[in-house]
Order: sequence, then structure tokens, then C-alpha cells
Amino acid sequence: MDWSYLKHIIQNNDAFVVTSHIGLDGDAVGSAVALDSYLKRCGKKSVIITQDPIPEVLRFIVNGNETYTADQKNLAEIIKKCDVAFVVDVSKYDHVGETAWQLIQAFSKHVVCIDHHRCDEPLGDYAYIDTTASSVGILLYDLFTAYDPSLIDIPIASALYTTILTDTGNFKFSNTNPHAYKVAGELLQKNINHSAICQAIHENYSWSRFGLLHETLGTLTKEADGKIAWMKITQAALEKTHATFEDSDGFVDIPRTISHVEVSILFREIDNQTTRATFRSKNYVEVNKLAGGFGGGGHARAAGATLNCPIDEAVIKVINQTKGFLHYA
Ligand SMILES: [Mn+2]
Repeated sequence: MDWSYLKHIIQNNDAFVVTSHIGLDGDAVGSAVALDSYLKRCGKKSVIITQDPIPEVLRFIVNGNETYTADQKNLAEIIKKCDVAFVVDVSKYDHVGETAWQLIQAFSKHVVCIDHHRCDEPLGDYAYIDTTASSVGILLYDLFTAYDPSLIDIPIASALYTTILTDTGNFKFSNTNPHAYKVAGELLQKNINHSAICQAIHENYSWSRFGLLHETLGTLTKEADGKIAWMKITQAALEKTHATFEDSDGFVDIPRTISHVEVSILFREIDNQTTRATFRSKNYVEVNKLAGGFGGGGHARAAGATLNCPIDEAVIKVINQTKGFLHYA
């Protein structure tokens, strides 16, 4: 990747805003924090603005960086002083979140997108998209290394390392590649605390998450001879377990671990007319295409879509479509 233009953008501007997508994950937060910190190490002003609040389980990455949610008061004042907005881990403007996107468009001179999702018309004036990158953090590591590697300190390296662990599912997902291992190795050489990061990601869950998991596993259903496995989370289940959707992060990966399951789907009842479907596949189903049929998108092995119908109707529609993507030997 040729980073010369981005180097020029960083060198010649003073105030930056960093944002990411709705439904923040480890790559979104890790990349935003790493970039924000790096810009500050370059002597620039930078703030992080996100549509949604940073999930509790990812707050360990934030490490004192200022973060604002888009609905916060006087945010327009802060962004007014911004030259460039960096949008990371997302290339579709409607996934940035409405308020965050409006603020960025209204107040920044340039909008630069850095992402690894497939997208025909990425947002912004400049888009750096590499669909082979396991996480956006890896692209940022490459940028920082090209710009000035000496500015990568332990907090920045830790945030970048988190993006790799979370987006590859600990080097388990099909997007894992030699470059991801290479960058992870180089980050480990910067004396980051690998076990503290792993503990913060994987051994830091709430009791409400396990109450919700217990409820959700009760809905596990097998379809198409066990090639599809799905689960659902209703508003009633959230109420019963005092949990939020934030607590269900990663649930969709669980049914995929069953032998012979090709597609795993998690349905979430946003309200009685809105259902979010999240997809995972194991070997061949391109779930981004499956999700695309419902106006969603994502990666070949991980994708999502929002349907404007009640959850039980969404289940029927989605399962029917999914069957068409299966191979029957
Ligand atoms: Mn990502």
C-alpha cells in the first residue's frame, strides 16, 4: 500500500477527528484509539467521536483517550476546529451512524476512509481499502511504520494488537494470514502485555452475559440437515436476564463450532418491527451476499443485515434464503 498521500495529509494538517462504525467492535475501537494516540504523538490535535458509546468490555483499550458520542452537546464546536476526519473499519456512510456522519461531513475539510471491507463506493474524499488485511489495525501499523515507527508506544501497540486478536477471532477465522502473524509478532516485540490483553478481551464477562447466553442457547435450532444453526434473542430475554445486546457479542460464533454446521445465524429483536440478523459461515457460503439480499453486507464469513419485520417472520425469510446458498452433496 502506498501511504505517501496519507503521510502528506498527516504532515500538513493539525486537527483530526477519528470515527468508526455503529455497533463498535475490537477493531473499530482499537483502530480509532491507536490512530488518535498516534496523531497526538505526532504533535497533532485529535478526538474520537462515535455514534454509539464504547462498549464496557472494550473500554480497556481507550486508556485515557478522549472519546465523545455523537449526540453529546457542543460537539459541533469541537469538530469545527477539525481539518481531517479519519473513518476507520467502515466504508459505507450509513454504517458510521447518522449523527456522527452529519457532524463529520459538516465540519471537516477532508474525510479519509481506512478500511478492509469490500465496498464499491467507499465514503470520503480518499479511501484506503485493503480487503486482504485481517484488521484495520494492521493497515494502521503499516501506515505508522511508513511514517515514523518510533512513535508506536506500548498503548498504541496494545490497541493494534487487540484489533488483530478480535477481528481474526484469535487467529482462528479465515481472514488470518501470514501478515497478521508478522504484525502481531512485531507488536509483541514492543513489550505489550499479551496475557493482560487476552484477559481483558476473553475473561472479563458479566454475569448478565451468561444469563443471556443460557437463554439464547435454549433457542438453538438446527435446519437443513444441520448445515444451518440459528439462535434468537428477544426483548423479553433481555429483560429477563437484565442484559443488553452488548452482552451478546460473539454469540453468533458459537453455533458455527458445531460439526457440519456451515452457516450460523443470530437473530436479534431490535423492536417488534425490526430484526437484526448476523451471519457466520465455515467453509463456502458467502454470507455477505446472503446479507446483501436483505440490504446488509460484510465479509464472506461474517456479515449482517437489518430486516424491517418481526423476528419470527425474519427467521423464516432468512432461513429460506440461506438454504439456497448451501451445497448438497
Ligand atoms: Mn474490522
